Amino acid sequence: MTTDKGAAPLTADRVMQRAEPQEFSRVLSSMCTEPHPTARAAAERFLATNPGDPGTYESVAALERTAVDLLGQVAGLRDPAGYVASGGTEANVQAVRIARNRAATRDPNVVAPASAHFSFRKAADVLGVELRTAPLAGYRADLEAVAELVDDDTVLVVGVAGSTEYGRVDPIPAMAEMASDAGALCHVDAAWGGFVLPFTDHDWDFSDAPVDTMTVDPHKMGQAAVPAGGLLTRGPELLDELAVDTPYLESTSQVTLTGTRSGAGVASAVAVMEELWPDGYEAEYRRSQANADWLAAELRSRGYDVVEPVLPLVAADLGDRIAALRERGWRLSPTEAGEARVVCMPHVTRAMLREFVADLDDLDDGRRR
Ligand code: 0PR
Repeated sequence: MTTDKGAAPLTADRVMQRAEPQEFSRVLSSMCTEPHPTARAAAERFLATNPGDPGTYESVAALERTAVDLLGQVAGLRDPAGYVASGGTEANVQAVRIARNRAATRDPNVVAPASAHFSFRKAADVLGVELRTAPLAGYRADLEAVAELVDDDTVLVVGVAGSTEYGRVDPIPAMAEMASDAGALCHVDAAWGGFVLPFTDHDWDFSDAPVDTMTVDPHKMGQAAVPAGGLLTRGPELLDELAVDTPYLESTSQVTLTGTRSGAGVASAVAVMEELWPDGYEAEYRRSQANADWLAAELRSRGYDVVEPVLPLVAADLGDRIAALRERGWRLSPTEAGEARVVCMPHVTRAMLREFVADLDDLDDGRRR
């Protein structure tokens, strides 16, 4: 260790010189975005807090209850229970855990569409439940296929509201009914879609169907700082399925999967939801959807196959151009079927998309020459 402070810059400064966070100006396939300025300020303010210990970090614990109430408003649920999770993965794992714990069967299975996020595979693995995936019809869960997989040992039926690859919404009311007929729970994964769906005609939330649990992530379309995922349950009894005793803490039990948690995530989620819900989010949704529709039309007019953007997410078959576009700095990733996936997050502007299309044209001009 050096004692010459003048000669040795602070470690943090050295790290800052070595590494800069990426810019968002060419990020097209991420489901995260630049945190809203309010979210950023709140996150910084609450960096040194831990909602996992509400007896010590009281103010952030109170904020978390506000976060859950606000998430309840977003998802059409009065008196919601839940918490701010590390992300959609934790929320989905916990939803599967709730369903498994409350059921009597020794051989539990979860039925989900093939479009369900891979976090359900993690859930099945760590929780020892069987994951049954139903084929899709038109990018959404095929109800007949789901029905065929549901049996007496089904503890959970999962519907996706805003799928990761194509932004599709499953027939949630019918799936919730199927779940309830089978004595199972219904979970809706609206991790990404939750902050845009309230402004559409889709039936997806707690007021539209007997949904039991839901994932809705402030750190995606909600514009909160990472990490801020959301788990909601209809009533506290379901959340209580997760409780374990915490002998030496002020609080006597804990429902979260992680122990120490990010107060920054919680505070930023509350700050941005209070700022944007509902009008700000609605304006964002309209702008993002208009961008998606514009991009889809531009690509179609050039002869590319485009999957209709039901929500602000465009998947288009750009052939083998993804690698060349990545070389030009575009952060673009493919779907499993190979289409390029442009997620119209708040940082994705029309100017950016114009530049993207111009680069695509330039590539094609180069190929024709
Ligand atoms: N459910 C859905 C519908 C999702 O799309 C995702 C993530 C999750 C759950 C899991 O959420 P967490 O990643 O918060 O645990 N979907 C994106 C994906 O896996 C996540 C992502 C986000 C990927 C930002 C890239 C990125 O830059 O593709």
